[in-house]
Amino acid sequence: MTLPTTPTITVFERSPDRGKGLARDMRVRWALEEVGLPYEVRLVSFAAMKEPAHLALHPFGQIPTYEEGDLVLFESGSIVFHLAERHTGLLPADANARARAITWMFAAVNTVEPPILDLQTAKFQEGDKPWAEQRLPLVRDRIRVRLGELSARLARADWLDGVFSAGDLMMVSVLLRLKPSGLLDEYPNLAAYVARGEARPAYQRAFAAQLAVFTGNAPAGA
Ligand code: GTB
Repeated sequence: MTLPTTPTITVFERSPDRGKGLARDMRVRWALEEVGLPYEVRLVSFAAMKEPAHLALHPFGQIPTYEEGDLVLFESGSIVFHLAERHTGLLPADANARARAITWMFAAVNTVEPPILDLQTAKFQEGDKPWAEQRLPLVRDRIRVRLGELSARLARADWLDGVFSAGDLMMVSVLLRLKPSGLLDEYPNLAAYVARGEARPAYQRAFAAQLAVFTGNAPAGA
């Protein structure tokens, strides 16, 4: 009998978000917690991420990465998908429901996340440019378009397609980036949806674990 390999993920040694759980290791940690898989963490500095050892794992020199035996993955969405496929709890058994959950995963990273990332760029990388003040409202409006559409689809449901799935895990993770902007509060059903995600015990465990890296304290119960 071969024992299952404990996966190892890489995360920021010192996250610029100071433990707010906004970096992309959070969605991987959350998925690992949802499926009940223990994991190890390797901390990497910004300098180490650009060195050959890390570039061999991640061609773009970023976190997170995922190592499981011979398998090395990068891209948080792909890692979550891998976990969801190999373990129960994140994808429905019914083939069509499964396909729809996967569709929501793609929608999260491919349709909803890009304008949200644009806001980060506009604020933090381009905030000092002379045209930044004109650009920001346009970026915020593009996010509003997507949030309005998503809000209409979710309506009064708890989750995007019946039961909680990897699609919700990815979508909530993406929407969480908007919290500081106040935009989420313009859509009360989306704000409640994100809060439902954050209230899940698996999310709470993942959040505590990433915060512990920042504070240097082991999470309670660990
Ligand atoms: N598409 C890839 C994925 O989904 O895995 C994107 C990976 C990515 O952008 N990783 C970032 C990284 O390694 C960390 S999460 N950046 C370092 C680099 O590119 O050199 C992005 C992030 C960073 C900081 C905050 N923050 O401070 O709030 C939030 C999110």
